[in-house]
Amino acid sequence: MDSGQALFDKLWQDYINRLCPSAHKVHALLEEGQPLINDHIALRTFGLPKVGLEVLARPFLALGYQQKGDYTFEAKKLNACHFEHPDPLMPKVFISELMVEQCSPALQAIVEKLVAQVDASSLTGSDFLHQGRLWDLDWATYQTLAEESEYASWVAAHGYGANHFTVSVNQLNAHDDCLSVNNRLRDNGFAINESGGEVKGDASVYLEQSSTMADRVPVAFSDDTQTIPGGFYEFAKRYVLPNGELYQGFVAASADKIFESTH
Ligand code: OOG
Ligand code: NI
Repeated sequence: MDSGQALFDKLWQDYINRLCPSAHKVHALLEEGQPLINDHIALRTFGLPKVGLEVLARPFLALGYQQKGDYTFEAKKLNACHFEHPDPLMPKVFISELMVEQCSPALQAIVEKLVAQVDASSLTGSDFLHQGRLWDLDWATYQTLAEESEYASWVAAHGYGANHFTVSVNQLNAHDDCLSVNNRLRDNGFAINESGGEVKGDASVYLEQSSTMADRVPVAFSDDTQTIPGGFYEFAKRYVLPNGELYQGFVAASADKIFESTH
């Protein structure tokens, strides 16, 4: 299996090639001479045993990652966990899954058919994490899923890959907070996710976050190519806890709004 660095390099290549081509421009705007540090990446899946959160977590656990917080998003019918590596320079990993059994019988039937097309042997190792869609999908089925769950339609269309990378704002010299990053991006033509306010969270929850709206990218469905929301870029500033350590968790109320960056 790939080393941690190799896996993140492949996730990055897939993300910029397929899901978020504007990531290059985000980097160019924020880098200012010093390389960016990734706070975390995020992955999405369907909560069925064959492809659930635990299956996506496996390659990260093999790299020494440990499971930390868990989060529930009742209205969106999502469940999530985050993982941390003992090496603080390794990005955290946020993995969510759709609680398929809570969805309509029609959605359950569609998703079960998609997942039935996956060969379980393709889910060993770590390559599947950046291989995109492992099933056929037509445009009408995508639209049916989108009516009930934007998240379900996103996973069905794009399959596996990093949904976003996240710049650690703490490391930036030119920007002190997410608001300043947002202004720089907006001045350069980016749309910022305003759901729940353009900055989610603050020092009182030890985490401040913002994100771009997802790039619109072409996806080849089995019958037609259509342009739909792909990946986005997130920005996170972490605050020091009373014990002197930087907060490493996520904030469910903020995450709930970050998910909407693909709307
Ligand atoms: C994940 C949304 C949550 C965060 O940092 O709180 C998140 C997603 O959109 O898949 O990334
Ligand atoms: Ni995130």
